[in-house]
Amino acid sequence: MSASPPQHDLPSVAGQFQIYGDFCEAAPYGSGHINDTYAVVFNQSGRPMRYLFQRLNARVFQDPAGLMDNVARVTAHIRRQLEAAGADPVSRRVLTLVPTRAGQCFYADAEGHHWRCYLFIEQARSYDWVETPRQAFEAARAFGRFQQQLADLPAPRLRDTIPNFHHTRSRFDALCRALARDPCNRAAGVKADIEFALRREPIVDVLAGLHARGLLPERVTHNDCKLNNVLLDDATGEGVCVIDLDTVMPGLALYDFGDMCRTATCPTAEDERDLARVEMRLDMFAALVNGYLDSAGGFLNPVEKDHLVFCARLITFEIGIRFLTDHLEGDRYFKVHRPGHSADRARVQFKMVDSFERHEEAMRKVVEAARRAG
Ligand code: ADP
Ligand code: GN1
Ligand code: MG
Repeated sequence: MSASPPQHDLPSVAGQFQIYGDFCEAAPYGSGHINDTYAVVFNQSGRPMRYLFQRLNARVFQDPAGLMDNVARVTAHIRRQLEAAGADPVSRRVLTLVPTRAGQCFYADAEGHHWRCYLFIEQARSYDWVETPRQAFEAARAFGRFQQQLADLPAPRLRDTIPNFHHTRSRFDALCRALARDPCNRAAGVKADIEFALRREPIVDVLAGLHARGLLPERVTHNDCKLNNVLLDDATGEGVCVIDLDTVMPGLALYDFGDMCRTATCPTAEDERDLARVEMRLDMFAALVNGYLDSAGGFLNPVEKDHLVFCARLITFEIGIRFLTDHLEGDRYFKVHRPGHSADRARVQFKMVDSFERHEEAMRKVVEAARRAG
């Protein structure tokens, strides 16, 4: 949680939304790499009430109105399901958009930036790294449930909010282009990381190839299943709500599971500098497999289940090359808080890839055992 003051005029932005009471304060919130997020407190007849405001990153999301239409459809669909199932309280189990005074789901400010507001989900939090297998299990079960809830989302197809988001070949090509241009003269400083990445080109087409052959189905997926995009209940530890819905769009279920493995099996933060500490944890992987199969096992096909080990390596590699590319390009995409920040992040991803490679056999046995038990 950052203590720096808000950069934006939150009282004015908040005044655009259907929130009653008196504006008290706003503070930057969370550790996301993309949007600007604020916790905003209103006094409502003597009681403080928090709201979560976000300014969408305009460089990353080129069609913010389309993105917000996706988010509105997805949250309304899940809400209807939860209401039908008698879930209590529904507003902790799905994000709730607060409408603007004009009845829209977002507000475009004078500079053209898009803002949205969610009810703040209290007594729950996200984790930048996982401490216990129970947390990994609950998070994976919540993400699997999220995919399952969206399996019957009515047409039309959701918009691709970032085209080719998980097209690993495109990401690899982007790295090669950045390397060829080397616009900031940073390639020499990350030589070993570049070599690591280039040697792994043979894996980049595996999932896309299976999809092209009709073996992996397109589903509605989250596409950013890092562990801090799910809120766990403070009291029960249950995965209560999946958040950060900007990249919910058609995709492969394995991209989601791979991202859970990338973040939950790593014992450190994503930007750890002591690489000796970065090693995948098999007990966390087992918890993820069991949690995910608990909610998603009923709809995943055998080819998807056969690739639960491989996808961890592929997605971690993909995100590693995105960090490395952004470092070479001068930090244009991911927020950075120190020089070389995204290079450090890339190195952690590559160390995790290396660890997944070395533990492949043990991971395979974990999946086999979970499938036999299920
Ligand atoms: P980013 O796209 O920048 O990662 P997120 O949507 O993930 O932004 O939000 C950043 C952080 O804010 C999350 O990790 C989470 O801790 C917190 N957060 C987001 N939405 C809510 C909410 N509705 N209630 C409580 N906390 C939230
Ligand atoms: C970004 O938005 P956030 O911080 O949850 C990124 C993901 C990366 C992740 C790496 C829209 O996620 O794709 O995997 O950082 N989101 C977008 O931590 O690019
Ligand atoms: Mg996030």
